[in-house]
Amino acid sequence: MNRPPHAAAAQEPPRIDLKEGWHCLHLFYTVDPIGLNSLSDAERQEGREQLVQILSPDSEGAPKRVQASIVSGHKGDLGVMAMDPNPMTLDALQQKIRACNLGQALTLDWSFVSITEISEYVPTIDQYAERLKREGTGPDDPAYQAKVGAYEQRLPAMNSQRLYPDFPAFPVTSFYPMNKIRDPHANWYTEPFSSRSSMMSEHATSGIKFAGRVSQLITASTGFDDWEWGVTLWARAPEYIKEIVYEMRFDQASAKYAEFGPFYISYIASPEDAVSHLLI
Ligand code: 76R
Repeated sequence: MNRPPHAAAAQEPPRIDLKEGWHCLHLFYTVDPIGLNSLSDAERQEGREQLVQILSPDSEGAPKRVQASIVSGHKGDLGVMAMDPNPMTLDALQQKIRACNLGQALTLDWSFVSITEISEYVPTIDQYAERLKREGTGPDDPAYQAKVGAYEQRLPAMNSQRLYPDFPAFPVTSFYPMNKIRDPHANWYTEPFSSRSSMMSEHATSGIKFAGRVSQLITASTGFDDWEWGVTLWARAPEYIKEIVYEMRFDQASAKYAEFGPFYISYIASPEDAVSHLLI
């Protein structure tokens, strides 16, 4: 049969990079025992090797970041989080999982599509200086220059971590989507910027207490998925996830305006360990 004229062009995936930042994809699979049992031993063995290869950050064509995890509870068995400048690289990962020998044994039950961003509430250097003044540290105070200077030094690295994050070497990860509500009694989007900004400043102050125990990545999904943000938390120990989510619920920005989707708790594993743990 003659190939359609567009076939050659279709081989080269289009590049749809963002102006800045990365695309992000969370995938949650459950193991389908019927699909698994219909594979021969040889097919299954080959499928395991294929899946390990697909999930490996070092394999050819791998996204800039890819991480596997073992999901607790009925909502999933295997979690995959991946990030890349090109959304087609992320979709290719999803299609490779589907197309490998184990694809028929893995049901994609839930996914979340988002992009990295620098929140509009991250203070600029001027806004940071203004805040110091409001809080009583004026330009005459030696602490003022030191604090502004230190902020100026750390802001580029902080912004780069928000846009092009490194995954921390923590063993536990929690993922959930969230919105800021638009109810008549509490509408985040009708609050003036100054009030949203001061609530987000309270939020940041309460979050920073978890530095070293929890690392957070907020990815934006307005227009990309059914929720406004994806929250990815990584923690040194499982109880820190509970503590941070509980404590931050008392922030005005959460207590009054946030609503949450399903929570997925999972444990980071190498592709080999994930595959062997899942008994696939
Ligand atoms: O990026 C920054 O660190 C600057 C300060 C900051 C912003 C702008 C910050 C800090 N967050 C910001 C924005 Mn956050 N965050 C959440 C959740 O469970 C909940 O209550 C909500 C889920 C957690 C756990 C969390 C943790 N944050 C946001 C936004 C975007 C809002 C917008 O644009 O309208 C959301 C949806 C959101 C949600 N946040 C922190 C944390 C932690 C731990 C910090 C301190 C991190 C640090 O600075 O080291």
